[in-house]
Amino acid sequence: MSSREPGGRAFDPDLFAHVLYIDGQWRGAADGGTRDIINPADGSVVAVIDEAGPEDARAAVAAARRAFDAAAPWRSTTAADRVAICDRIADLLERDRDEIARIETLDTGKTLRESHIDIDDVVSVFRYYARLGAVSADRVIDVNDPSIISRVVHEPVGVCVLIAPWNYPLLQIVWKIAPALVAGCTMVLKPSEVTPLSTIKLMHLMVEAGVPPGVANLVQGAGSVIGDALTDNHDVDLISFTGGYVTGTHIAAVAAPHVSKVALELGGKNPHIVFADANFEAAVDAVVTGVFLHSGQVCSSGTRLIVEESIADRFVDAASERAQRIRFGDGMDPTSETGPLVSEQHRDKVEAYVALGISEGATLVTGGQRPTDPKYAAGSFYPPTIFDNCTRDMRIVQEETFGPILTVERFTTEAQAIELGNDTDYGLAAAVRTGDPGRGERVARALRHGTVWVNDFGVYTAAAEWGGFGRSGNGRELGPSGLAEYQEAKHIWTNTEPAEMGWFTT
Ligand code: TXE
Repeated sequence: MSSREPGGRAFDPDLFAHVLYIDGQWRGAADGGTRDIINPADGSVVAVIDEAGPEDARAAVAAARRAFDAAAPWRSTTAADRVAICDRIADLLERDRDEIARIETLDTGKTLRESHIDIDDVVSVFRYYARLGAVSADRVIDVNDPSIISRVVHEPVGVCVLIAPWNYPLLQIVWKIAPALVAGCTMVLKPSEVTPLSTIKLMHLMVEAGVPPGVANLVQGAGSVIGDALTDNHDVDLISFTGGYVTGTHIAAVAAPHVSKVALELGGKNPHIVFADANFEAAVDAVVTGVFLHSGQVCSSGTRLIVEESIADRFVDAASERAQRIRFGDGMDPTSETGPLVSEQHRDKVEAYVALGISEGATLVTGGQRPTDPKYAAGSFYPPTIFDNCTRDMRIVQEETFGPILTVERFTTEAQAIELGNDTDYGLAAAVRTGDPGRGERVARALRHGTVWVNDFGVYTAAAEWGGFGRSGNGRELGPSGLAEYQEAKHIWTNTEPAEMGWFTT
């Protein structure tokens, strides 16, 4: 087991004694299954945890169903009660911030600095939905008849299955949990089997904050084993999924016969457009940060540089020089600027994309080979890699590599830049850098992506919607729309002076 703090433990090992939380009980898997959780920085075992099978997954959904349908159900608690719980969860996250950051870093490989930022972000998401949930969005409609009261009220959707990926384990699941709780839904949480630890810790905090038995349930396990038990399930009203396209479309297909609502966030292939009139140094810095942060394992990573021809050579040289200076290493080491890839399996996938880029004729400018320094030998590290002279038809330009790979395309006119930026099946995020505010606005409006940054990159706020156009998904997280996903609108029409309707003769 890892115990990575000098003279102390990285986290309380009792946290992971039993890690399925179903109907208010911590328990092991029905079939006794377990899984080793690996630290990608050195291959060590961080924890050995219970691994659910389909029987456990179905039990978790059934518990959430009972908690939603019960005589004194969660959905009839007041908004004030639910909001207070969200605020308490945020307080507890702040209390245990350092322990959670260590857990997240050991599990994902990301740097401690990034893990701390993730926790601050999820605190702000709980606080935002606590504020939003305290204000009713119900409406009274004027139907021009004093005997009629017409109202639209908002009610919880019901039982939600919330499935998260491994790149931002805590952050992605909280984007779903906070609005679902505020709306009055019950839920089953399913973190990635690769990075489940911070969600287990969060579940402990939710219990401590007063989330009642059955309202939130947690199952760990491989998607291929328990996924269908969670999603091809008539007791489920909504599935919110963040992950890959193949898995997302499979979930949409198995959920369809149940007419469960399905919200998908499926990643992106995000253009970063740089005009010659942009602040050069700031643009180089943003492009390098935008693609190599968290070693490119970010759905909104700016992996596709689209740069004006007149500055392209100088820009690629400067970006390459910066990329080579990035210090990658163990996320627990404060001098590391970025960590390893999440697993050996994922490094194999990234490596295969580098080989593909070379075979497609792109010019490898920097990176492109596993590090040879022995200090990296036990971890799944991969260096920042840049390909120049890419064309829009290359698979390396069109497919999500989810690694530290930047491709470079060039343009000469604004129209061409927009055309290239929109030439993708995805549409999650894009950025434009220019010294001309009018052009910034024009290009931002023309790009078919869910978020567009003008002279900035990667920032978001809990109050603004996040989600994709095209194959990046449907639905929206964060902002008021992120709460609306978990609500049904109901129209209640009350006649205060009932009388015969007078349609048929009496
Ligand atoms: O994701 P999966 P993977 C992209 C990225 C990556 C690719 C595949 O390009 O290389 O997806 O990654 C659960 N029913 N993104 O294979 O399989 C799984 O257990 C129900 C983009 O790791 O989509 C995990 O909890 N659930 C992305 C979650 O789905 C199933 C972030 C995501 O895993 C399931 C991560 C099933 N049948 C990867 N099969 C983003 N949008 O940010 C798996 N799961």
